[in-house]
Amino acid sequence: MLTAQPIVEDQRLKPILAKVREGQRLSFDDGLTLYRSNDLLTVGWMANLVRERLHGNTTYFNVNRHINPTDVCVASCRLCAFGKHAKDPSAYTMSLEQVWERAGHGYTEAVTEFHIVGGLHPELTLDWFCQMIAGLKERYPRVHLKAFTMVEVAYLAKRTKISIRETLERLKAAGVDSLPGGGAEVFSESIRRIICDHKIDGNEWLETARIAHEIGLKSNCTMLYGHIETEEDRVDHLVKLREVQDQTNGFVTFIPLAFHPDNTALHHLPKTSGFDDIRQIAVSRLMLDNIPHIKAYWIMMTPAVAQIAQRFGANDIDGTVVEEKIYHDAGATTSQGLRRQDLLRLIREAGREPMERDTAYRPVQRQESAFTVLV
Ligand code: V47
Repeated sequence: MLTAQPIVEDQRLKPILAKVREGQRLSFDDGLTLYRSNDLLTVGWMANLVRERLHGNTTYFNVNRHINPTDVCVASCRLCAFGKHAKDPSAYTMSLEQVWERAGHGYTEAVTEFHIVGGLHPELTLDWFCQMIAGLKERYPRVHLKAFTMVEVAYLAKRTKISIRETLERLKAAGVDSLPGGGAEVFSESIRRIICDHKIDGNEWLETARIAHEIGLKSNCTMLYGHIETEEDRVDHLVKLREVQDQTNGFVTFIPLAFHPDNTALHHLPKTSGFDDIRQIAVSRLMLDNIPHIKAYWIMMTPAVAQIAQRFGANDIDGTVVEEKIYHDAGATTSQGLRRQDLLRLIREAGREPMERDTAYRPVQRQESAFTVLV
């Protein structure tokens, strides 16, 4: 149970507390104050209040599998340890049959979602990706396909010389059910020029998301933090997402992603602290008043911090994942996958009620190896 009043150490938080109690929208300056406060218990108390208003005691998780069809990427972003040049002998590109076969490895565990993202491959065509998606749908008709970041969509559109809308329509017709939130990084142009200069700019990312939502594809959204961005850049990013969401209501979940420097061109940067990770979760919950879910991605935060985050604004912990490459190439020391029972234990130990969900947050009820979605 929430105490009626937190003990506020940082007096600058008092007007924000009043707004949160009243359910009022927080301003850009409020966002800055939250980031600049070390009174983590008050910031977390407010975020938890909002989280419990929206989701009560429930923490969601899903049983999913990540598939990365290729790590070949033309972009060579400084932030990334995953993408490789086509000529790199260690680079890989799966055949269609390999993608379909790899997807099946976790299927016996009744996976409800495939999360499919990869590098910007200079030769794989939109038709190839549509075939990949159609083949997955045919083989695993009950699995939700959350596939292609806005960056991949925009790249495919450019290479195919068609509009973003048409690209999204073709991917949707092939079987894409929704889009993941990757590639957003931070929208600030000066930072993007340094960490991911070959990617679409922030406005293009937001515009691609807007079009996806318009044609009926929901998506997630992310922010990469803990590299060279400022507090202003973080608030600006959250406010821009909030503005698009006011127009489309198409974002389902926000996932703050802590930068992992190992094996990247920015390896000299320190890793984020647990304090910053938890505060980021809380500020996200408070600023993004119109995005329903905040995910503490355990792969990125470690299961221990993702568990604590469930009391500081997060209401989701992601899923079983099974095989993760993007963070592990960048030095993540977490395991590559968690079993369903590990997730249940983590959530229960945080005093939350676990709810297995599908991608649309409908409860999934399991009967032995089979599963049904309760609508
Ligand atoms: O787009 C890349 C980021 C993203 C690094 O939608 C890095 O449910 C930290 O978007 N250190 C991919 N981050 C992951 C992602 C995601 C993860 C979980 C759930 C969902 C969802 C989306 O990871 C990339 C980029 O922003 N990234 N390299 C790195 N070295």
